[in-house]
Amino acid sequence: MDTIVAAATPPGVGGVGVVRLSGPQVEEIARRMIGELPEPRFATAATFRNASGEDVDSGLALYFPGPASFTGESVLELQGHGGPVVMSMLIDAALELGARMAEPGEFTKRAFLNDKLDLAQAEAIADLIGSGTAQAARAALHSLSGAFSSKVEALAEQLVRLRMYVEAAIDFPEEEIDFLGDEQLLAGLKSCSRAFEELRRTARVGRVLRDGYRVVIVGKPNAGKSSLLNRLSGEEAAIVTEVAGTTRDIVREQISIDGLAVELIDTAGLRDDPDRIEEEGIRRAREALKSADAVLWIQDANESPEQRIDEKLPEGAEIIIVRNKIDMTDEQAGLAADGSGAVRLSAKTGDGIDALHECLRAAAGYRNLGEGAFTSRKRHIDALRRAAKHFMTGKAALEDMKAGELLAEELRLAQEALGEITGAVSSDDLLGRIFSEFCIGK
Ligand SMILES: Nc1nc2c(ncn2[C@@H]2O[C@H](COP(=O)(O)OP(=O)(O)OP(=O)(O)O)[C@@H](O)[C@H]2O)c(=O)[nH]1
Ligand SMILES: [Mg+2]
Repeated sequence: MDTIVAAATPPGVGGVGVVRLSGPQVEEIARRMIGELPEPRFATAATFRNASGEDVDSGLALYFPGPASFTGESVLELQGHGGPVVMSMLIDAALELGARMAEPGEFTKRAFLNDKLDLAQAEAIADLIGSGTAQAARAALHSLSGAFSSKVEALAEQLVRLRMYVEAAIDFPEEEIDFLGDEQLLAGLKSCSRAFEELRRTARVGRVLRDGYRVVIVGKPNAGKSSLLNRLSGEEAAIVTEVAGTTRDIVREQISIDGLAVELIDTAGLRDDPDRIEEEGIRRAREALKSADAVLWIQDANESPEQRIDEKLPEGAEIIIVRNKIDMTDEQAGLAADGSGAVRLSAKTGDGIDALHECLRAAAGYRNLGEGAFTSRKRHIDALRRAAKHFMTGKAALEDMKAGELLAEELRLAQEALGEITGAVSSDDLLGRIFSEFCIGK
């Protein structure tokens, strides 16, 4: 293992600039740059010198002997003056003395490789640094403390116990196995099912906290899509006219509903006989739909309700039906009482917008967030989905064919998929992808 160095503070000018080193040569480099090894975990005032013994800067040195450090290796932090030239001279000095420039995320990667944190926690560091709202930051901190990882591990543990139980039963074939009459097994399956459901639900909310909630507004021309975008964002962002087919380009607006970051996307009206420009607009609308978390399906309240949406929607996307223009129909604003789940509102007057806010919060799972929220990523959601699928396949194999061997194998695969989240199972390729997203010095 070589010794790495990088600026830990962002580029630019600041009162203090921190250069961080990690690796086996830290002690030797510290002695050369500072003249002595600083007392562990104490702030030591020092002059920092380069390889030729010239003064470069002065400041505080902090020394953390491994393994009790962030990376698990010996770490030295030099807090110098925060100017770009001084910082690069400090880094050059470390390079001359045998360190090499760190790659993006390499400090955190070493922490992961030395078991200081698992993969989900390492990702939470990047999420915390990059969080766009206070809620997201709190949730990321919670993930960093291991809240998400421990839930994943608890579920993996349940799967292992179940698998051991099934395998033990298979290993004694002289006894007739009655899997379906086995209360303990059935109870175990049920409790895993519930745990999967709960974890997937909270992970979905965690992803929304991290990435925001993407809401695509679709409907027939003139239904009032652009008017609704403008109403929700409080800006005249999209052009509104009485001409059907006004919007052709995608119009995006970022809004916040009680701290829930929502990206609103207004699209061209969907219709069968568009002109050439509209046709391209509709193609873009369909493209936008592919990544929607929720779809606002706008209908003109003057017209009879449309029964189904003829578009292909992503798996799990929520559809919220909006009956717009109730100022012209005298209908009651808010959630329709007819069980259709439609929200009645007027983009023109603003009546019923509160109810729509509430529907969006509910659809995003953003109600009663409480203290338990943590951030998660698409990678985690995908792994959870695969794990749940293996589990369900195994459960079905048992219930339909009494195939205990198949259940055991699917449980093993489910456990493996869960292991990808925390990094219990990981490939170099996966690690490369995750840590390359970090900035240098993290
Ligand atoms: N009375 C009333 N008129 C509305 C309301 N919402 C929109 N309109 C009107 O309906 C017409 C179409 O509105 P837009 O917002 O442009 O509709 P759109 O769905 O974006 O239309 P395209 O971009 O052409 O697909 C405009 O004349 C709006 O003023 C509403 O709540 N009440
Ligand atoms: Mg429009």
